[in-house]
Formats: sequence, structure tokens, C-alpha cells
Amino acid sequence: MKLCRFQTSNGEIKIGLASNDHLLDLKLAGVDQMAPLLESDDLAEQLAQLSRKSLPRIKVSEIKLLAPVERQEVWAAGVTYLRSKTARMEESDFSATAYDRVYSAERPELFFKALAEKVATTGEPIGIRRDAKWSVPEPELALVLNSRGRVAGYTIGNDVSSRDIEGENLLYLPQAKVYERSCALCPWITVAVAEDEARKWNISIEIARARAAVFTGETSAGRIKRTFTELAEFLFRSQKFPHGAVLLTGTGIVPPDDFTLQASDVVTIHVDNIGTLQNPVVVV
Ligand code: DO4
Ligand code: MG
Repeated sequence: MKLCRFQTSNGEIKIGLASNDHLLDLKLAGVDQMAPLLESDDLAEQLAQLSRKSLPRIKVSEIKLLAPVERQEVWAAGVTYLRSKTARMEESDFSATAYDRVYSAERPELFFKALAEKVATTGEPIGIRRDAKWSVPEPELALVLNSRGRVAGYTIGNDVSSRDIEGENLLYLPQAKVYERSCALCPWITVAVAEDEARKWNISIEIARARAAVFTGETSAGRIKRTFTELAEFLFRSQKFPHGAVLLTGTGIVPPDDFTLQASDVVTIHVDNIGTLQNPVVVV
């Protein structure tokens, strides 16, 4: 079951439930926000009931899909795959020990990524910094957490990053990670899936330049070292998210060290059972 936020031609923002190749417009059923729905302990049953109602059916081609966040902050976990740890240690002598340690430490690396209003969704540009020389996409499974820190659903995130800035000094991490258009989320949230099932999903990426693939890669969410509940529990320690939060779970796909994103590249990320997040690249 998949939920989304969408905008109609008259500018109204609504919540949709995917039904075959259509959307059910949940407004007439009294659902006009995503976050309260995600609070339900029995979301699957609630959505099954909604799908049996006679609600307006809308063609996806007739609406604009929006980023699946209202007031949720977006956070990200780092160095959760062995591939990510190795890549970071190679990128920086200076910070190698920190990456090595955090991979096996009890406490994960968690960092703030974006406010809801700054998140790009599919079709919208993602940014590479004009003062960076080495920029990469980071395709990540994203946990959609409700206000109690429960995993209510999953979406796809792109934690676009400047590896040269991050590698120069760990204290530059916020500048390498948090800037204009550095965060994209897929419009679809897949709900009512247990962690064991979600860990079987493949994550793949293609980066195209002048319509030809210049990098492809894939991994499985099952390679994430930590459990989703563990990551969520650390995020919610001594911290409240009354509107819920989205937590990117880290990247397991790293392009070769001589690769950097360029303006007009197109990054396409696919995750099984969620969908596709595709964004052109602009310099910001
Ligand atoms: O500190 C580096 C961040 C690592 C990261 O974003 C990732 O592993 O996905
Ligand atoms: Mg990342």
C-alpha cells in the first residue's frame, strides 16, 4: 500500500492512496494530512477500509506529486554499510579513524539533513555546490517515522553530498551535507511492511549524462549494519518530533573516486516496492 501527497490543477494539496494505476483522493474520507494517518497503530486496516469507500479516482498523470513531508524534519544516518565506511576512510586520512570507529560503535552517526519545505521530489532538480569539486548522490532507503518513533512507512532518499568538503575536515560535514537542494525524497510512502520484509528490497541507481549511463550500482537494504528500530530509537533519544521525522538509513552505493556529478546529469534511484526517484542536477 502506498500513500502520497499531491497537488491538483487548482493548487489544492491532498493525500492519495495508490490503487492500481489511479489514486484514491482521501479528502472526502476526512483525510487531508499525511502525518495524522501515520500515527495509526493499524494503518493497513485503516487504509483497507478507506480503499473500500467510494472515493474520487484520479489519474496520476493529471496531478503533481509532492515530496511526502509536511512538517517532518529529515535526518540521515551515516556509515551504516561497510561500503560507506571503506569509501570515507579512503577519502580522508584525517578522519579515517572516526569513520572506522563509528561503524562499530554502539551509537550511530545521525545528522540533520533538511527541513520539509527544502526537500525536492521526483522531477525536481537536486543541487551540487559550486564550491565543491567532488559531488555524489547517495541513494538511501528512508524510514518514515511517526511522532512515537515507529516506522510507519518507507520512501527513497537521496543524500546528495560533497565528498571533497567532507573529506577535508569532519567538522565541515554540515556544509558537505546540508545546502540548497541537497535532499530529495520519492513522493511515494510504502506502508505496513515489516522490517524483515523491507530488508529484502534492492536499491539501485543510474546516473545518466547526455542520456548515456555513466554509473550504475546496486545494493540491498539487508546490508545495513543496524536495525531500523535501533536507528529510530537513537534519533528519538532526548529529542521530540511532534510531526514525525524521516530518517535516511545511509548509502551502500558509492561511485568510483574519479566520478563527480555534473550539471544536467540525471540521477535515477529505484527501490523495490516503493518506486523511482529521478532528478536532474543543477549547480547551486
Ligand atoms: O559522515 C559521513 C556521512 C556518511 C553518509 O551519509 C552515508 O553513509 O550515507
Ligand atoms: Mg548518506
